[in-house]
Amino acid sequence: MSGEEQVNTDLITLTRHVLNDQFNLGAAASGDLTLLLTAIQLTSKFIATNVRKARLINLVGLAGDTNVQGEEQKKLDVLSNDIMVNALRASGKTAVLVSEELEDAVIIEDQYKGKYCVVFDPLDGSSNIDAGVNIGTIFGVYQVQEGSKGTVADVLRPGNQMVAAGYTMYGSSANLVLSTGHGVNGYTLDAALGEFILTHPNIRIPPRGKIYSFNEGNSMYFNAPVVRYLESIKYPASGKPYSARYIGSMVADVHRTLLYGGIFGYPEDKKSKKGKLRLLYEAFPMAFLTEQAGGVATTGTGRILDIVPTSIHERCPVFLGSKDDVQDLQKFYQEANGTAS
Ligand code: AHM
Ligand code: MG
Repeated sequence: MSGEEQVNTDLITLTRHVLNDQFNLGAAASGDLTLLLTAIQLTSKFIATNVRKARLINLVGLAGDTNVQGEEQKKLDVLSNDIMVNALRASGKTAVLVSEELEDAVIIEDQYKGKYCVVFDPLDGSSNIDAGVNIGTIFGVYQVQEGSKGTVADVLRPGNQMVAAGYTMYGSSANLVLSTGHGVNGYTLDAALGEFILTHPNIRIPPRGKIYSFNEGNSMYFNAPVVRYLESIKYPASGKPYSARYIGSMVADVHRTLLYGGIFGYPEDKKSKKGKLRLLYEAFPMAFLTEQAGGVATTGTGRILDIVPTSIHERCPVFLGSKDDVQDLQKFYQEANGTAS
């Protein structure tokens, strides 16, 4: 068939992949998580469509309001939030929803109530929207605790209790990266089929990378361990210095880190004592994916997934990526805290 395109007639779609997992679990699987993930897929397709045509249908710019973090909301932030809340509620599989854009958790009270809680940032990296740079949706899923009717307490739990986490990156194509606790898989939206196709099976982060990804514009506020670590990779005693890559869109920076390795960091500093990123719907899902891909995710002094949240919008320092790179960073914290072995 030289010169002709080979048509793959046996596509592995995201739905097929998740259904397979369900079959493997046999009677134990109710299919609820599959249906929930189908709803999440739909929201990603819907948001991807709007991101793509935003410039044409006057969706860029500000919505004229501020969100719970006191940040100006973009029109696409608000729209993406509404898309997610509506679709997740309508799935009939959710009990509690937490969104970066909503001050309070949404408790599903009526006949739509299900057994899952979804925490999400509907459109992360929104400062990049108007420039057409990659942005994304981040999500994490908990199951309500036994005996609970579904309250905020069901999401104030460590990330290691999540049953699934992922993100969708909206760029030249939409890429959905998902883990249900058995490794990480990446899917690309085939716009013609309207389906996410498995394109990145079993993503593994290389044990060491060559890239660091920090907002060095904050250097004057950085604490000593971070300053020293960055010096060590920019002025190594031997070998080549690391390359810098920082998009300022967590989904895009983490996506590159998962595929190429290296380290992504948003530290605590003298100005932001707990860093910038939100624990529940930014740090936890990305830490879950990182660990599932064989990497490490830490605050510098402890495993991110072991943190017990005390409020739904709290922040935490984040360092994640290749195992060896993140462990190098941790050594600088251990030295500073006098806990070096
Ligand atoms: P957002 O949720 O308001 O979009 O902010 C989160 C974003 C992340 O995507 C990114 O890693 C970080 O903020 C970039 O922050 P900064 O501009 O301070 O480097
Ligand atoms: Mg965000």
